[in-house]
Formats: sequence, structure tokens, C-alpha cells
Amino acid sequence: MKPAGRKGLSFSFDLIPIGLEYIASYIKEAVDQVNIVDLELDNRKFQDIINVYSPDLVGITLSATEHNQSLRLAKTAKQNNLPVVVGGYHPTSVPDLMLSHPQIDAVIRGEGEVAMKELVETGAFENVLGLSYKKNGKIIHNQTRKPIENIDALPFPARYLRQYPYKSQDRVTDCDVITMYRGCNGMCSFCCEPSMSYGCIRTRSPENVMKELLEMSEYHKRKPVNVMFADPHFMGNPKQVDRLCDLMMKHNLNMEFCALVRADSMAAHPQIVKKMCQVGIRRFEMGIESPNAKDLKSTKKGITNKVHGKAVENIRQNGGRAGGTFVIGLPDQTEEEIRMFPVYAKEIGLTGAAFGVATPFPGTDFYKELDAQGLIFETDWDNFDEMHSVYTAKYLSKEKIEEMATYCMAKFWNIDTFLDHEIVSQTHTKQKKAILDFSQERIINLGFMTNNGNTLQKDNFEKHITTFLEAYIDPRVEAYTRKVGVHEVLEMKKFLRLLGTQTIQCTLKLDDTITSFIFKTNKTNVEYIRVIKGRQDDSTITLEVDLKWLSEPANSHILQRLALVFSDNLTAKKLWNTFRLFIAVGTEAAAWSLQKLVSRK
Ligand code: B12
Repeated sequence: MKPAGRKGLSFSFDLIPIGLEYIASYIKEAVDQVNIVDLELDNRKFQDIINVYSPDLVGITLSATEHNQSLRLAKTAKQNNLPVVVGGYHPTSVPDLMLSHPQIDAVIRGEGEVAMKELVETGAFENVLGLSYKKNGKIIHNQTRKPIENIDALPFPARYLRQYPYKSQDRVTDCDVITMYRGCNGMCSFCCEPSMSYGCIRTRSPENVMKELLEMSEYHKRKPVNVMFADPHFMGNPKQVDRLCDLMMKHNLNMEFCALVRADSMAAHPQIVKKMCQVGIRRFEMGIESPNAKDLKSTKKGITNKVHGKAVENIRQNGGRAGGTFVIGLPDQTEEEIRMFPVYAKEIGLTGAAFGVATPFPGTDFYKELDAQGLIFETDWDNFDEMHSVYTAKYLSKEKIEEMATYCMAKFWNIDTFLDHEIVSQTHTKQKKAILDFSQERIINLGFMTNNGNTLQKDNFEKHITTFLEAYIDPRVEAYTRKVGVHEVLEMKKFLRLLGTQTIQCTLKLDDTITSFIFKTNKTNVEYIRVIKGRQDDSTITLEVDLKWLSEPANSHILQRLALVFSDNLTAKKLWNTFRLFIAVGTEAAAWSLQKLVSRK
């Protein structure tokens, strides 16, 4: 079982329970039947699922944020007299806590394949290494199991058991996940990996990974797939990556890859970065964490910020997406320092960034330090999602830290960043992006941010919208768009011809907070885009959205809302301009749909 509940990054694509697929594949011969149920995508009730499969054993995979939901599932299993075993990073670190609940019978600590096989073969908890269980009311921890040495010997994850179409952010393209390694030799203070593999890194042979990629491609019927290398340190063994790229070079996989990498490896191996981009490993997520040496030291990141710029440069030169993650709300960070994070992200040239709230997960050094000082105040595991502040920091309140996460996200994800990303991508696509493709992607981004904000900051969502609107006001946008010329990046020739010379003002407001985007166009160019506080008077088309409805979505009908957006264009001149805008958008949309239809056929 994988519990339901999207958090953070999983709003952008479906999470595939690859750990369960590895286990299912490994125990397949030892059992009559094994099924994987993913409650995020399954609409059935757990009781109905139990009725359908009549299992003898229920296994649940979970992270901290799924703690509560897992206990609820386990309760239902217990009501059906089924034994329940749990595994994953969270249970591995808190076996006693898990077993303190009557509905949990056993915890498998660390890697699950061999332990689970022994359990289903023997039907007893006693001699299974790595397993914790209860006997006569006492918790017993069997000895720790050594990490699997030869991971090439593991059968590939049981993709054939998938019951759901796992999709990427566009909800159309298939997504998948694969691992090249087990473990990581980094010792970052906030990461759970050391408690899973004790810093013991094991590599699959590139040949074995290639074989799985080919099998994966067949599984997806050779359709396009977005694939994530789920290793925490993909470049852990650069030679192996280099060899894998050579193998991938011989096949047309129709796949786009994303990899989690360390900046030092990306800075040190420009040739391998080039090769990766050539074979489609083009999206990178680097743990940048912070521009400040003191944060990099306290998190035991083992990286200095000197390498950040070089790593980004290597990626950008090859048309890759340089994504970076930052950690905000570390114990002694100040507001001024955090406000500089998105500025730093732009300065070093990142084309993607995420700003997670520092979260102490059990099993990490970070947790041990804060727990010893009694600083962790949050008791609801749902909030250990890197979006909520869960411990007392020196200078910043919980509310301030969470507000800063929103601030950083808005400050970074402005129009200049999206355009910059396009410019870098065009190094390999060699063509301008259609304006409607670009707009569609922005709508998807907006959905991601709204989902995150609405679900995670339910009570003070409005405060976060206000922070967002304020952070968006940035003179950098005008300077950047004047310099690069939006029309040079996006295909919009026909659109501009029909629209003509306009000053379009799009205003977003929530109560007294008002932010306007001004688009200055002529028949061939977008002269600039400007983001300002309040409104400016000289617009030729005015669009206004009251964001109140985001926090109260049921408020009004969609047509009513649309009418309100255009309600400030009632003079003859403005009506004519608005009509031109409709014609330009309509013509563009018709050509775009036709092209999509043809390319699909
Ligand atoms: C890849 C990855 C992701 C990918 C997932 C891609 C996918 N699967 O589709 C993405 C980027 C989407 C992601 C998202 C998030 N992630 Co993440 N992610 C990882 C990472 C790097 C690797 C996980 C992995 O795939 N391992 C490989 C597989 C094969 O191993 P596995 O799943 O652990 O399974 C093995 C064992 O755990 C065990 N096992 C697992 N389940 C079970 C069940 C049973 C019954 C048994 C017996 C055994 C068992 O056996 C398996 C086989 O050996 C880890 C670890 C790290 N170093 O950073 C973090 C990690 C899991 N993520 C973490 C977090 C916090 C998140 C986010 C909340 C981040 C965010 N703010 O958005 C979201 C969570 C989204 C959600 N739950 O809704 C934390 C979890 C901490 C915790 N203790 O709960 C980790 C540990 C990172 C950290 N901070 O240390 N993540």
C-alpha cells in the first residue's frame, strides 16, 4: 500500500512507489499473489480493496507525512485481522514509535527486499534481520541487516503490476522512475539517507541500467516518457554515468530525464554534463541549500558556494535545466539572509528553484540536535512536509519562515525566469516556443502553486497570496524583457500583428494589495513587460482579477468571473482593443489546436 496525500513536489507529477515495486518483484516467486495499491490514484475504499484481494499480509510504505494516514490504513487492516508491516525512511528511523500503535505488527528497517522475502517464506518475525516487532508487549529489534551488496542481482521493479497511468505535470505525458545506485556518501545533516544505507554506496552496472531503460521504454510502448533518476547523488560515480551515456547514445529512447545531483560533481565534470544533456538527461536538481558558507557548514553539505556558478554554467551551456533546492529557516538564519536566496538563485543562473522549509526528520543529525534542545514543537506528522516550520528558530517565527518560503518562490518564479529557461532550452530545441505552449505551461505552474498553497497553508492562504503579489513587483523584469525581447524568445509574429500597438495591463488584487503586469507591444515587438505596485493610467486594454476567489473558489460562476476580468474596457476605444486581443488569441488558438491535432495523428 502507498497511502494517499500529495505534498510539495508531488503536486507536480505522480509519485511512483518504486520501493514497493522492487519488493514485489523480489518476493514474486515466494507468494501466490502480490498487488500494489496506490491510494493517491485509486478511488476505492481500503475496505473494498481488502475485500477484492483478500490478502494475508498488508505492507505499507511511508514517509513522515504519511504517518497518520498509514496508521488509519493499518487500523482498517487490523479490523480484518490482517498482520501489518511497514517500511521506508520514516519507519526505519522511528520503529518504536510505529510499534507503539497496536495496529502495527512489524517494521522492516532499511532495504526491504530480502527481509520481506524471508518474512513471507518463514511466516515468522523472529529471525528476520532488520525487522522490529512486538512479543509479549515488548518491542524487539532484530539485528540490523547489511545493505544489499550486488544490486545488479535484484530483479527490476515490478512495473507490470502498475494499475494506474502515472503522469507528468502536464497530466498527459507518462512518467517513470529508475535508480542507478543505492546509498549516498554525502553526510548532509538533514538527510535520512545515512540512516537507510549508512553511507554505503553501491552502483548498478551501466549495462544493467540500460537494460532496464529499454524494458521501461517497451513498457510505455515507446511513447514519450519523463523519467526521474531517483538517486540522491546521481553523479556519485562519474565514470559509471559516463558509460551509461555512451550506452544511451546508441538508442532512441524517446525519454527526457531528470537527475538529483551535487553541484561539485557537475562543476568538476563538464564533459559528462555535456554527454548527459546529449542523451536527454537534461533536467537537474541540485541541493544548493544556501549562498552562505555558515549554512553550508552547519548542514555538513561538504560544498562551498564557489562551485555553484560553475555547475550551473556547465548545465546551461548544454541547454539543460539547472534546478536548485534551497533550505530556509535553519536555526540561525535571518529574514535578510533568506530574502537574498532568490536573488542568488538568479545571479548564478538557475532556471528552476524550490525553497523548502528546514525540516528535522527523525534519524538525521539535525533532528537529534534540535530534539536534544527540546526545540521541536510540531507534533502532527502531516506538517513534516518541508512547507511548514516545525521547530523554534533563533530569529524567525513559524509564520515568518513559512511566509519567506512563499516570498522566495514568487521572487524567483517571475516572468524573467520563465523566459530565461526558454532561452537556455533553445540551445537544443533550436526553435522558438509557441506563445500558447508557453502560456499553457504557466497555467500548469499556477495550478501547482495554488495547490501547494491552498492545501498546505489552508488557514493563512490569503496572507500568502499577499506576500506573493508583493514579491512579484520587481524592476528586474522590465530590464530583462527590454534586453532580450520577448518576441525573440516566443513565436508570436502573427499574434502581435493582429494585436497591434497596445499597453495591456493585467492587475491582480487581493483587498488593498494590488500588483499590475504591463505588456507594451507594437506590431512586431514586445517592447517590455513591467511589474508594478498598484495600477498605471495609460493602458489600452485592462484586465483585472480579484484573487479573493482563489481562497473561496465556490464564490462565483466562471462566466461571471470572466465578465469581471474585462469589465474595465467599456469605452469604444477599449472595446475595440479588447476585440483585437480576442481575435489575436483566437487565431493563435485555432492554429495551435490544428497543429496539435496534426502532430498527434
Ligand atoms: C527520489 C525522491 C523523491 C522523488 C520521488 C520520485 C518517485 N518515486 O516517483 C520526488 C522528488 C518526487 C520526492 C518528493 C518528496 N520527497 Co523525496 N526523496 C527521494 C529520494 C532521493 C529517493 C527515494 C527513492 O526513490 N529511493 C529508492 C527506493 C528503491 O527506495 P525506497 O522507496 O526507500 O524503498 C526501499 C526501503 O525504504 C524499503 N521500503 C520502502 N517502503 C517499504 C514498505 C515495506 C512494507 C517494506 C517492508 C519496506 C519498504 O524497501 C525499499 C526497497 O529496498 C529520498 C532519499 C534521499 N536521500 O533524499 C527522498 C526522501 C524520501 N524524500 C523526502 C521528502 C521529505 C520528500 C517531499 C516531502 C519533499 C517536498 N517538500 O516536496 C516530497 C514528498 C512527496 C509526497 N510524499 O507526497 C524525505 C522523506 C523524509 C522522511 N523521513 O519522511 C527523503 C528521505 C529525503 C530526506 N529529506 O531525507 N522525493
